[in-house]
Amino acid sequence: MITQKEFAKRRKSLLKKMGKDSIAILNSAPQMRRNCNIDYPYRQDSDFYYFTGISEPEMLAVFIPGRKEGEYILFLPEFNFETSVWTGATLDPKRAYREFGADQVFTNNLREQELPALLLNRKKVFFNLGKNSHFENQVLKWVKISKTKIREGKNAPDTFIDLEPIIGEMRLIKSPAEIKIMKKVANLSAAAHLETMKLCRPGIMEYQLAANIWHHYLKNGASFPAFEVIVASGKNACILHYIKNDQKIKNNELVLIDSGAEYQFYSADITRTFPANGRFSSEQKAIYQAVLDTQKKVIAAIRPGISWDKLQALTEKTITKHLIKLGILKGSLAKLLQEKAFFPFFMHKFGHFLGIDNKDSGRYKIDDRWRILKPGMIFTVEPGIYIRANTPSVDKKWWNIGVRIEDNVLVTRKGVEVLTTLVPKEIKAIEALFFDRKT
Ligand SMILES: [Mn+2]
Repeated sequence: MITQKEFAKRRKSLLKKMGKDSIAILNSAPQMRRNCNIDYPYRQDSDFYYFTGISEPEMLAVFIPGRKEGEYILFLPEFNFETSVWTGATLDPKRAYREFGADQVFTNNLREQELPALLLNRKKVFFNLGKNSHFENQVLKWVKISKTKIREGKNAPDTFIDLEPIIGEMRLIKSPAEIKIMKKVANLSAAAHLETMKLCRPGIMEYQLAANIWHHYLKNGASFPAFEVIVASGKNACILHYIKNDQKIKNNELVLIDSGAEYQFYSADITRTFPANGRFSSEQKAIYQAVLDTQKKVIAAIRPGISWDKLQALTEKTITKHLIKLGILKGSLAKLLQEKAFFPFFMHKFGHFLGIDNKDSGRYKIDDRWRILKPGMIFTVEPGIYIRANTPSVDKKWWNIGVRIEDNVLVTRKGVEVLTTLVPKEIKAIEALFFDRKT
């Protein structure tokens, strides 16, 4: 659990970074209609959650450093008898003060009156640029209203600043409490993968394996999968974000499952690829071993002080070496790397930051320099090799093999800790799962 004390600490840190004469406005995620009068399951905006701990919709959080009446202001829905009957009472002012530490609370019907007033005499407005154009228009409208007071000797804001780089830096380094939750969701997700691998057999439908992943997540207290579960058998594994999951899994095919749970707002992201019948063919084994070797080499290179692009380069180099060794690429390593000859087989990055978002916030490059790894960063390491049918000058025996292996890692003071070791990735260990099942 992230404690209220930690949320308060985050707000304090943000207020300090903003500086004087400033105001920040964050809005909750909009509720999305699915069909008829049914909404999609609600998921709070990640930044809003990060600073408030509030998971409910129709909220606005305002931060004003040094304001006498309070630095943390919340706008929330008015009490509505009908809502309280149908879906339960929404957050009330009492709880907003007591449980969530607000200094001042307004109901949403006062937004048009209070927001322009709060903007008065602030110079800089911080908000998430380019995230929600409806909200951006609202902010501009409030600024416009505040400008009507200029002739009364008041001042209105004249500078807009994107919150994303500031929040990104904060969210990038995980606190001990965050690391604890991320270890929990990593284990929970790994266990779901393990149970689902054991369940696989030729003839089963992709969605049946996906259902088992869901079952395991929800049964263990996760809110939902952090993203649509990917269960891709055979040639579908060459589609990076395959989510149809409607095919029958055939004998002699590989199955790629890419999934992670979301637990207390934090997510995992694991990929495993395994043979449907428990035995890798020699071609499948060769590709798998190449990806596994690459993944292990990259993980071994992770430590504080190394820069992000070094890991990408190491991934590309190792994959290229393997593709040469397998006869899939021909030519000198240096030339092939320069031409990015690996690209038809490995077209994504080696990994991404992980946290409240699957692609967590935080910049990969600052000014002109790639990110230097620091303790407390959590990210994925997920090389892959995908060989689509009819890839020019590639022997038919390799066609439709798609392999990705993805783990979640934490940068520690000494090096790296893999958070998703509960689910096997060595060929022998995977095959043993199936062997054990039959005996
Ligand atoms: Mn990923």
